[in-house]
Amino acid sequence: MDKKFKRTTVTAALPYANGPVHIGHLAGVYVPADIYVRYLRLKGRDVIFVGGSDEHGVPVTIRARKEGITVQEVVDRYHYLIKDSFEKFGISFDVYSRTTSDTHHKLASDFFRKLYDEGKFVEQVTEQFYDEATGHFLTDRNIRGECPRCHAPEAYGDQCEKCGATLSPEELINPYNAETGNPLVKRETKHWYLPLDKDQQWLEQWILQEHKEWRSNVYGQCKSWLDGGLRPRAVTRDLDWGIPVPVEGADGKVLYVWFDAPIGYISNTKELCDSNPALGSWETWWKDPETRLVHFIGKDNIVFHCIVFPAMLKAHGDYILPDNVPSNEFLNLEGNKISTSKNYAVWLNEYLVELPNRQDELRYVLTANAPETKDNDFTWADFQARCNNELVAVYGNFVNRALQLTQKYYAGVVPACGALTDYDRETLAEFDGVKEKLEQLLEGFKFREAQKEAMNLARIGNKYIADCEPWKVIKTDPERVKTIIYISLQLTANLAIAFEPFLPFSSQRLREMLAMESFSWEQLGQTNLLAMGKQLATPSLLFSKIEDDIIAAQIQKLEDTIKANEEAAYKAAPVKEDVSFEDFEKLDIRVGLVKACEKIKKSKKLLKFTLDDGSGQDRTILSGIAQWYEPEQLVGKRVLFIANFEPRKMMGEESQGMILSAVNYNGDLSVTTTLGDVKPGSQVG
Ligand code: B3M
Ligand code: ZN
Repeated sequence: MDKKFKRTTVTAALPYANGPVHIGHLAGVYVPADIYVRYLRLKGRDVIFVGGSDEHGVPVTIRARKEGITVQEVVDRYHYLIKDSFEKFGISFDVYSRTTSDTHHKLASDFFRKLYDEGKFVEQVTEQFYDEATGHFLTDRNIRGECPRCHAPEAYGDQCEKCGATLSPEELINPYNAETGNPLVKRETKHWYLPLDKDQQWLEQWILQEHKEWRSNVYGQCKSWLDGGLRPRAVTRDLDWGIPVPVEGADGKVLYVWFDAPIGYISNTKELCDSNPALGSWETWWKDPETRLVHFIGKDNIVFHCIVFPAMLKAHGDYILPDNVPSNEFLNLEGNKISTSKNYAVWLNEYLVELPNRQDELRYVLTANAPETKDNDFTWADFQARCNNELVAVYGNFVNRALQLTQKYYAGVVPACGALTDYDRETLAEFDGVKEKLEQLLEGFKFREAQKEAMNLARIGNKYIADCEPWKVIKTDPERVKTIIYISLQLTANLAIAFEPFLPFSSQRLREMLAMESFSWEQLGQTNLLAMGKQLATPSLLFSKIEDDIIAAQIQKLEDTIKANEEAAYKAAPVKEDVSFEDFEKLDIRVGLVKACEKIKKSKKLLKFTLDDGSGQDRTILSGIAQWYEPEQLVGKRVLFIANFEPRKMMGEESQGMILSAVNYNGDLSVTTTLGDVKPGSQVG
């Protein structure tokens, strides 16, 4: 870290209190932020880790209406649930507060008022969509209508999910209120805008010239915003949930959630410092140029943290600006987008119940697959493989061997180190660079690589003990075994430190087993962390295998969700144009009895039916339903078929008609039949 900084304020995006948090949140923001903070603390740096729930904005109000409860009830429910999940995953916030707190309302309100008094806003009256029936102005996300590009009927006011077009509500054809379905009218309303166009120049200089070290995804997004030219942005909204605009004549208006939420970092710092005098004034953490400010966020928050919030801070005048904004890309789940509204996620509160005491396992896998440079995919199979092949088979196995052998041979007392062999020296030399390597990676926000390095140390240990085979050597050269175990134990002590930022729970257990009362980052790489003669505690396994049935159940759960969503989304196709009775009568639909049914060679789709159609002669019909039935299942069944369907040749066979099947919402076919035993050849009509 740069010498010019004395302390670090680390923030992690404030999750919306409109639902539980899931693995995407953890991987994208909270685990990396926590690794970083734990590392700084271990180094003895002055650091605070600030979090909290974002309890304003439209999403919480939508949730409230959906569930038929008040908005306050929604944010209460999810704030505590989220806070609890974070705690249980070891996300070590110094403060986790909420934007509905009094401290925050006052601070955000004062912030706005200062900018207002100093004429930093532009006032503008515009026409916005209004629902006369409910008496509400609508936000972009709450407006739906026909997409002007692809004509999908339910595009959002800001985007069409069908064709991906970015839209503004004005472009929608026949806009309506997404919740009530009411048609919308335009109405005039006054709002305050932050004139970002005036910030263009210094932002270009500050980001594009002075912060070339930011991650390329962050830098790139900023550059494209800046290249596109910044425009004024409204910082108020017509809503009844939020912080009232502290200006006369602004009834029914609140601060835009993206105006107040980042100020939440400051408010929460104030709450923290007010109750912890040792931390000094909250202002030191936000206004002293010797404080380094770092925001951990997801990629959809980049513009707000790199452009809008800095512009607000600059307009206010007293604040420092972020020194870095490490943002991750997105994590997908089994190849699909994680979605709160579709309930497609691994929810942390559920994981804690379904895979109890396995928080480090999830932290490990999410970091190993962290979407640092590109979107990444979480799969349960990979989760299992990494847990079993890396945590259990390498790290856990090594530690367990070293500790169990110490118990067995020396009653848990660290033995004396004897003369070193070349291999010992080589192994010890591997410790040397680890501290610097890890530091470089952690300070460059390369957590994935850093964790790999820590794991590499475990691999070295695992290989060392396997190569040295102390369980064999004990029979021939017991003195030598003391050295092997001594070195192995020093390695485990190093692992307990190296893994602390990543896997805090198992690291703590390991330190307990090693009876390490105090430890610090500076000790990393030392080969005498556990003194000869030290009594260790009784060891237990650090990690245990994850069995197949646990994984299968999780995969099934996701598949069930997809199925439920598909079913819920299914709408029967619109009814076709009317047909006359005469037209209907042209179709000769009959009942046929399946005498034989077989697969057709070279075709995955077709089944060949031999029907008794009542004519006394067999009728052959080919039908593309092989994917859904074993031929034997259909023999003896009565099916409906079109007897006068033009004969066609398929795969060298003539098909004399068509068997009728229903097409399920997901494309599955289901053959139609009669309820009673009707004679073959009977007509349907
Ligand atoms: N609540 C958006 C989100 O959860 C928002 C972040 C606020 S950070 C100040 O993605
Ligand atoms: Zn579209």
